[in-house]
Amino acid sequence: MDSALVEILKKSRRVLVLTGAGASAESGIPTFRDQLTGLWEKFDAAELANDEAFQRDPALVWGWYEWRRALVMRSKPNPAHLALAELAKHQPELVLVTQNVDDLHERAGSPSVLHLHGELLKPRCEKCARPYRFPLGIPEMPVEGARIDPPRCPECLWNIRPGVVWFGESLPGDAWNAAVDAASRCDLFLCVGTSARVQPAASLGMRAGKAGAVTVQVNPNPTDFDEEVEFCVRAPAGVALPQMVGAMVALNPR
Ligand code: BV8
Ligand code: ZN
Repeated sequence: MDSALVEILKKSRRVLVLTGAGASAESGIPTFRDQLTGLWEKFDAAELANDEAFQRDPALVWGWYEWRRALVMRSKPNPAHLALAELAKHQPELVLVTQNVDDLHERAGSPSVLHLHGELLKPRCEKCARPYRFPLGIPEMPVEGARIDPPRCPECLWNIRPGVVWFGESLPGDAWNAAVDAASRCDLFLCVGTSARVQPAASLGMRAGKAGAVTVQVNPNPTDFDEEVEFCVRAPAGVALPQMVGAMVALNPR
């Protein structure tokens, strides 16, 4: 790892981390832009991740989310999630923001996770917003492309919808405001595994840089951040994060 970067990591005290689908890739969860398979192959994710698609064909969209949920519930946190959970023990001011809708950060032990794009495991009624509780246990793995009718709200009988933020929907105000506040105060902005294409989440890096933070990206591939970030670690998150966190906690005992 770049020695200048190691020095910066060691000195950082107010860290803001933004993760994207790449942070969960080594847990076996396809990234958002990976080819959608089966029935969804002819769709681009953004065409399915919106309310119009759900209104047009609720079973198609709910089936896609149920397939993703079954996959997440069969997956385990990977070394990237575990490294960030370890970092939280040493950096009390760490703010972890994710675009991911899985619960792998939580299962890795991260004490506080700001979900900018909602949570797969927290569906709600599309009409009265009553939270819906999935049946206990790990669901059957649906056939890829299976259309599954969404459950009905026991209260008002409207459809239950995924607990995620769709394109064209606003981000949860508390999570977004906390993320913007952290970007204005952090001394290190670390973005991990995101294509940095979706707004406003992708603007956090530029906000942090403008506020004086050192900006670091971990991604094996080129992204829209490449020109903006000061350090680019071209490696998978599961490899780079344990090394980076190791450097950060070495001199910063609990
Ligand atoms: C909003 C939840 C406004 C759902 C998601 C033009 C036209 C139309 C709209 C817009 C427009 N310009 C801007 C917009 C707004 C739009 C937007 O940004 N569109 C984009 C497509 C241009 N944004 C919105 O609509 C947002 N809302 O703006 O509201 C508003 C204001 C007031 C009132 C009303 C409305 C809401 C956006 C949220 C959408 N929901 N997710 C679901 O999950 O199904 S976004 C979804 O895509 C993900 O959550 C993620 O955030 C995003 C991008 O995905 P990534 O995480 O980056 O994953 P991706 O696959 O792209 O990349 C993975 C990366 O990992 C790659 O770079 C790869 O190299 C790397 N990688 C792979 N393996 C590894 C790795 N990295 C490390 N290690 C590895 N092993
Ligand atoms: Zn309802």
